[in-house]
Amino acid sequence: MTESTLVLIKPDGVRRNLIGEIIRRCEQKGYTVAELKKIKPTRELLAQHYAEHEGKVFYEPLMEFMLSGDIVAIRLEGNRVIEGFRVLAGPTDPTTAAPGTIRGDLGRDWGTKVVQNLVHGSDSAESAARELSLWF
Ligand code: DAT
Ligand code: MG
Repeated sequence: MTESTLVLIKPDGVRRNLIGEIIRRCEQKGYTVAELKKIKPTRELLAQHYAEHEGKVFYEPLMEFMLSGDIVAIRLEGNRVIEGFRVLAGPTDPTTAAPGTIRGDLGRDWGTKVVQNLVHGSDSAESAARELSLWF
């Protein structure tokens, strides 16, 4: 059964004109862009999206970063795409993310309070369903 995941191209990715490069990697892998929009989310939407991180030291910097510019939201579709996109993105820290991944190839530490790592991808079927209903 085909599944869907939420991919966000964060404000750093949009500012650096990497929308095309990130989507290219998803499409080249064989996944389909089923829905796509560019938006400036409200704090309320982001608070719901990142509810699991409320209270952590990086929460406020994360919110400010995510509010700092436009975001591209994508419903990406394909068999095992939730797991597959997380592999394409690479781990959270772009400094140690392997070359070949989005974060490893395109990201680095810029000395900011919150790590800027270009993309978000849902981490489970439950997260994907919850997050897709928030953003679409
Ligand atoms: P991921 O985006 O890989 O799923 P996450 O859900 O744990 O990571 O965290 C959400 C975002 O918050 C992450 O993309 C970058 C930031 N972040 C996470 N852990 C952090 C930390 N220890 N220090 C600074 N920023 C962090
Ligand atoms: Mg996460």
